[in-house]
Amino acid sequence: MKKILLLLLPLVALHVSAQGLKDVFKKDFLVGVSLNPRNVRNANEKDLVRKEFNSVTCENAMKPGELHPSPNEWKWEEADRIANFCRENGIKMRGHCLVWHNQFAEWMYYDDKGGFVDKETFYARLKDHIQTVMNRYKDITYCWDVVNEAMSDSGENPYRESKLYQLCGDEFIAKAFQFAREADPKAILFYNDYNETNPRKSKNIYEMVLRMRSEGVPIDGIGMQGHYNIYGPDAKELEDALTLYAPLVEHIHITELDVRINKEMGGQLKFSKEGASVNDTIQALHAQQYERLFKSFRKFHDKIDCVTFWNLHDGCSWLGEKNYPLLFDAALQPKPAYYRLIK
Ligand code: 9MR
Repeated sequence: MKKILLLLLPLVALHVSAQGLKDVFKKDFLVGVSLNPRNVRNANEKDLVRKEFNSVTCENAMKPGELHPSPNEWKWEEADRIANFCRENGIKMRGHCLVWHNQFAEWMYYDDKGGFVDKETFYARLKDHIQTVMNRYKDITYCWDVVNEAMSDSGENPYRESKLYQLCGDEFIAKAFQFAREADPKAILFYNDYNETNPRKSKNIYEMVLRMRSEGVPIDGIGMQGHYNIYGPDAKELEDALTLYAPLVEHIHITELDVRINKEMGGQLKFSKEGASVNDTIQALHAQQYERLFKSFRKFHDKIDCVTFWNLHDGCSWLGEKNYPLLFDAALQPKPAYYRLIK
């Protein structure tokens, strides 16, 4: 008997190490990752994606400015490359994103003389954009971030005073969701934002989604980006936000998770790439924060159906390698936080 057990042991070990994050959290939610086109040109990185993840987001390749830089110009190559990798491997995609003030197809705002177009012209362009993109990837995208970051971080106006807002007020949000629903009635449609655990912003997001839904706007879910750090949010801050959003929508996704080691937080583009030096204490805090976050996500597994990491490894993180944000280092080796989650 002992002999048989000894013989079986390596097989058991092999089985355990063959488990990826997607297997460990199988009963709770999908585990996703955002990819750039270089990731799917690299054999080792592709293996890592296949082992660990069962949902993929394009980091940039499906954004309006990348896909549709001028009225009659469509650049599909990079998004197609990532979508084809997913098709070949049976991995579902989160579409990201259809309307954002950043990396937007700026030409949609303007007429020939450089002034704003009227709203009707803008909506006709937006509708064409949204429906063309969604139709192309309908077979592989199970959901879309339809509107990204429309709420402000401070000030009296709950809305971000972007060009979208200047041109349309908050109506562009409703229109975008309607165009998206028409294009693909089966896709789950998300409003996605960062700093969503900040009480002012979470209240504003809550009130906007509540009102829009009561007016029939098809917002199915809230995307909480989750660009966090090792100090926060704490469990209470995160669970307060989850408790607020859970009764409001059918789905919550954590859409852009990373945990940096300095005190900055959020998805704004002004951040320092410095990080801090990684010593044992920082490493332990990093692993502890990931564990704490996943404990809270698990408590809400009925509502959260996907948790996506923003980038595959520290070497390709938008935050820079020194910020130590992800579960894998630049050499694709799992970090202590990975082992903490797997356990
Ligand atoms: O990771 C993306 C980075 O490569 C881009 O330069 C940046 C600016 O457009 O956008 C990053 O992704 C953002 C995401 O699309 C929306 N939420 C905030 C993310 C980080 O800025």
